[in-house]
Amino acid sequence: MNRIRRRSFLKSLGAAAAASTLRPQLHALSSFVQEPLSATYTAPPILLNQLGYLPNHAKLATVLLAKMPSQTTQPTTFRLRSENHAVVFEGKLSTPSLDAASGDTTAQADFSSITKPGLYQLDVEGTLSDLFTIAPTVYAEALRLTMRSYYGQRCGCVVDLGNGYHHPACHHDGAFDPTSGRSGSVPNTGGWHDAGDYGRYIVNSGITTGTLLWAWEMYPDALHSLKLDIPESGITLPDFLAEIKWNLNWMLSLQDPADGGVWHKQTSLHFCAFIMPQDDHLPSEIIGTGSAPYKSTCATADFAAVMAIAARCYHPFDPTFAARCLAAARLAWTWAREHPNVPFINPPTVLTGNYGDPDCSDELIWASAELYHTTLESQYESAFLDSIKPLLPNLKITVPSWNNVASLGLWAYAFAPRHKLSPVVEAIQQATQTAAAELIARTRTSGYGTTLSLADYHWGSNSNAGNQSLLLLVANYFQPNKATVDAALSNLHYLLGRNCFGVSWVTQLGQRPFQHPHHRPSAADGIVAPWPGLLSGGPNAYGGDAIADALPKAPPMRMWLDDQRAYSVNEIAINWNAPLVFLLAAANSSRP
Ligand code: 9MR
Ligand code: 9MR
Ligand code: ZN
Repeated sequence: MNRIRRRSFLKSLGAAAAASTLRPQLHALSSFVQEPLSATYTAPPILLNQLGYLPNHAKLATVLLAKMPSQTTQPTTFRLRSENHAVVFEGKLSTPSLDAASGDTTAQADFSSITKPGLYQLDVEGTLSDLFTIAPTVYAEALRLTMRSYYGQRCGCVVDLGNGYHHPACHHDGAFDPTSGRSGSVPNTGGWHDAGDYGRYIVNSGITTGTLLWAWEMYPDALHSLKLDIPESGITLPDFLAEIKWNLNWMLSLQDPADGGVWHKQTSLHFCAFIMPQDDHLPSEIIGTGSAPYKSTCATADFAAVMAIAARCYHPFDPTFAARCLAAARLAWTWAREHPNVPFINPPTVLTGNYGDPDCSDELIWASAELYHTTLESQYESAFLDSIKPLLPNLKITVPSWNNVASLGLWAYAFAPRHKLSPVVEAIQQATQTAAAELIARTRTSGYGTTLSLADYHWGSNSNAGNQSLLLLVANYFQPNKATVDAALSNLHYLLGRNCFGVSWVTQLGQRPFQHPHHRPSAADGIVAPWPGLLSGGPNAYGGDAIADALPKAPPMRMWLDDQRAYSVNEIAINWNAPLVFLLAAANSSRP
């Protein structure tokens, strides 16, 4: 990793800076060492997962025919070479076809039959790919880094990831904003910074934390002894749960003890500059709707769902904490049932992220389902069944996102222990297989093996790919099928290099990881390489910031650039990393 530091260089200028006459000179010098804001990529002719592939799963690389040296005939065959250049496999490329998402004409090299661990290289009639690995542990470090990135996002404590990625405790000054219906100061209670900004938002924390805790329940062999090297390591909880507890504690602090409702977010009133978190002295305010009841339905219901899951996950390790989570979930659920339609939109005084969602019926479905799963009490089951009644005649599974958690609710209900399948559970399972089949089919028509449809390339599309993989993995959980897991992994290959830029969309992973996330610590820390383990939002065909909007119009997968300023395509966010952690947990599990 080329990590050039400029801090010590600037430090050596400290004495000079003291003399004000030398200031202009310092400015000139510091702009001379200014990090670039962006980078461009030229895709190599053979695109693959830059980390490599699992021995017992599909292995496909994408060949960009336009990038092949000009020959009289197009290549039709490929060879797989081992580290010592010996040919271990020869195959035919698939018939070339136009990939609508990128505008590229591609062919696929399928070498799935090779299962022997080792280092390999593809050879397409003389053109060589990057070296890559086939091994059962090929994604072990990816899982560790992407999960450890949550420690990097922590608010309110010293963070030290090593290699210079550190900051002292931040955002000490918490307060109730008048929009919360309260006043006075509040101590910082932790949580994760949402994204490239330093806000903390319940709705987004909800799906993030719920997704991670589901991974904990579904892939114990990959996560229960995962080492994250965090301050709590080796104390009482497994590392994975200890990291998540940091965020749960903050979420708990946003519940109004008076009535169980949950405030929407805790942020400054506007976004701070591109500075380190400890340098952001804007007060971190608990923000509400601005009028009674001040708390909002989506936040409260998401909170109830997450606390109900937490009650299950923490029970074996910390029953007291688990009981606290369950009590909080019950109170929140009751509040949300009594206030089913309190939306959140930013009050006029507030300019940070909205996470506004006018329809909280899906959040309520999720809350009832998780509370039923945890307690098996009939009040939660009847509420769940009542609320899905309108959906049942034509039950559809949709891809989860921060503003649509309906499927999480349906699945949570289907996961609850029971003696025999009910018609509702059967309908949920059936709808999941139908949705999965459509995604599997897309991986076969996409030149890059992604499940994304042309319309799916919106703000955070990489997380959409991640959540489509989550859907596939849930389908596989109901009904194990190798093709379903392969389709889920196919998006991992897309995210880690098999895309039209040949870029790995996770910082510090793979041979060509992106470099310039819209992430304040990465920009302000004086280290060239960004903080590790963070997923870029990815291509966004709908626009959203000045830099991305200036891109020439192109097919949707091409609407991305690696530019720190381009927040609508290159920010990072906790809810985008979460489905990636989920997918990597499955990839590291012997029972995905
Ligand atoms: O940094 C902010 C990012 O986290 C948000 O996703 C984005 C959209 O709400 O806004 C970013 O902040 C920008 C602000 O909206 C406009 N001025 C420039 C800010 C980035 O430096
Ligand atoms: O992920 C959010 C995306 O779906 C929205 O289109 C976008 C604009 O409202 O906001 C995204 O969320 C941002 C949040 O508002 C503030 N923190 C950074 C989030 C990621 O960009
Ligand atoms: Zn902070």
